[in-house]
Amino acid sequence: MSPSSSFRFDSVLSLILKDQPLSDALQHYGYGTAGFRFKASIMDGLMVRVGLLSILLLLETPSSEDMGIMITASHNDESYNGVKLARPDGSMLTPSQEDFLTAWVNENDAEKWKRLLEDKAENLRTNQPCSDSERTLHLGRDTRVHSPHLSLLCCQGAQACVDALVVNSNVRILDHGVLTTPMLHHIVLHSNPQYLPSYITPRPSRNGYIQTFAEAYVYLMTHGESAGGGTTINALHVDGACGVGHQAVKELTLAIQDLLEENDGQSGSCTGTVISAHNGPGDGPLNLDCGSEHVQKQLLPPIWYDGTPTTTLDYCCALDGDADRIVFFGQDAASPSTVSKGDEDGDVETPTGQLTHLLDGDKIAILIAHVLKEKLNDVPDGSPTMGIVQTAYANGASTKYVESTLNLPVKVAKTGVKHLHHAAVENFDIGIYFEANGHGTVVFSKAFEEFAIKQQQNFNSSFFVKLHQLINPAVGDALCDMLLVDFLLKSALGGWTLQQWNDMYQDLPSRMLKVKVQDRSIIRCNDNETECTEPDTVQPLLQQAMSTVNQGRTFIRPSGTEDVVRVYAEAATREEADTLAALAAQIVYDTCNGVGDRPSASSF
Ligand code: G16
Repeated sequence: MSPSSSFRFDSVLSLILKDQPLSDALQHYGYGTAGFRFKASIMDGLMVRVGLLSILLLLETPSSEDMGIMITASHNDESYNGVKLARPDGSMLTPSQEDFLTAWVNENDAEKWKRLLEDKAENLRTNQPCSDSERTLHLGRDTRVHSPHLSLLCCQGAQACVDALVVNSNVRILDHGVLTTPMLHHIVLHSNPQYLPSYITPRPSRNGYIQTFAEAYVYLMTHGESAGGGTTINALHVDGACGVGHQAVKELTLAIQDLLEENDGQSGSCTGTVISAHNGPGDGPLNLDCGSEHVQKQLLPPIWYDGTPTTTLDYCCALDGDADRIVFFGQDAASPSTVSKGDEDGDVETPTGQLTHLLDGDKIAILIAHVLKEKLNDVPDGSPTMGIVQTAYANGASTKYVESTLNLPVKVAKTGVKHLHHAAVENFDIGIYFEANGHGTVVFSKAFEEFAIKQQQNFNSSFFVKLHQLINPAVGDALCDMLLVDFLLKSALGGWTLQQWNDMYQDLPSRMLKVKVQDRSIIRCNDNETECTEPDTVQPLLQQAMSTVNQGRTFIRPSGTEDVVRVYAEAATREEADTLAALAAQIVYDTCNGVGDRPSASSF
């Protein structure tokens, strides 16, 4: 090791151990369901290390491939932030990469760090894996107040690592500024076009994202069976959760309008759906009483911070804070029912109305499968295989409908889209995966790509190619899912309402609760999280509780994004589901050292 190299390593070590040390407010920074996620105030040191280690991961990829870092805490409140990493194919880190990252962000031994950097430098000198090829680390961030600062720290760590390893101009750090999480994944995937099918043009930029999906949507809307056929076009009201998705919806809407105007006169009278974006950054507090997490978990419409609608809204959707989840809903007129919101001046009564329908991730997956099944029935040759991936949170009625009515296979994966994504890729040519919370997409195999091309070439049908172009294959994407659902309802199904969609099957009443405990890491679950294995007193008590209600099913698991234990319960009636949820919450509180008030049935 030359003295100059040692000197460079010293400057990296000084940055991570002295200038930006890890906060001692936390003993261990764990990698959760979707990356690192903590109170933003304790993340400075973590971000520098994540930036640095991302460069090491980037240099370990086998050939010239890009990676991405997204700074967001998604559905959490504004006081949180987080960091998610995107791999070359647009998906998330492998388990061994997560382990590597977790071990090293928590490491404070200067000697160990020095050895890691020396080994890496030596390896680069010997193997020169990137001598003639450029690799880029793409950064994106959401609209949280602390995101620019944390992004800067991440860039500093990454740059310090590049400088120390002398990998000079072959590694680029590209800060794209404000993006939705799926935009960052799109940019990473499109920067590695070897992972794209031949019929998707690589467009690795924010504008490329907007154009890709706007064009596919407009094509499908103007070439479908019902295109221009007098379909009733209801306005779609989008709740942007006061986050980063709001502006993206506006850009997408403008791009769609421009394309429709260009198409005018060529493709009939389709004018597209009027998409109206509400709840942008600053309109109200991020994710508070708005957004998909609120609508799905509280079973309430959002507060429309830019003016409370006093009329019935029959076609709405809500995004989460980084626009990777979506649920659809209808709401009746604001009624006397109110949500109490405290502010500095005291309580404010905000009219909210009631949900008329909630179409969650289960329902979105089934809508997609329903249309695709019909389309595949019509094709002359053998079809690609299709199946659905769900988690334990999927409503029992949805699983039954997929298996018994759609006759499609269901796989149950652990919570976290990273788990669902892999199960979908590994098991099906058309893998439809959705969590009930609205996080999901469709992934397609090579066999599907060949099938789609053949349909286009031999049978003059572009449906499957265009459908693939409308879907973000990298990650669950609220904006693509929004356009996809709109196309399916308005065009592919000839003008379905939310009521018709909802009537496909009746969900079992369900309830989700959160319980605070002293240390949620004492709780362990089986592989698909349907049973609690530790503490061993929990599961027998849950079984006992389930036996007291009709069609009862409950499970508990520690959240990987919040400091809570999540409780899910469903049963034949609303009352029984609520009773079972309360019983399960009490079991968690009693057996796992609950903190605060003991949950009771009157909590909701
Ligand atoms: C993340 C994950 C989702 C998961 C959610 C909640 O979503 O990407 O797959 O369902 O967290 O996870 P947990 O129940 O462990 O808290 P997001 O949108 O918050 O990034």
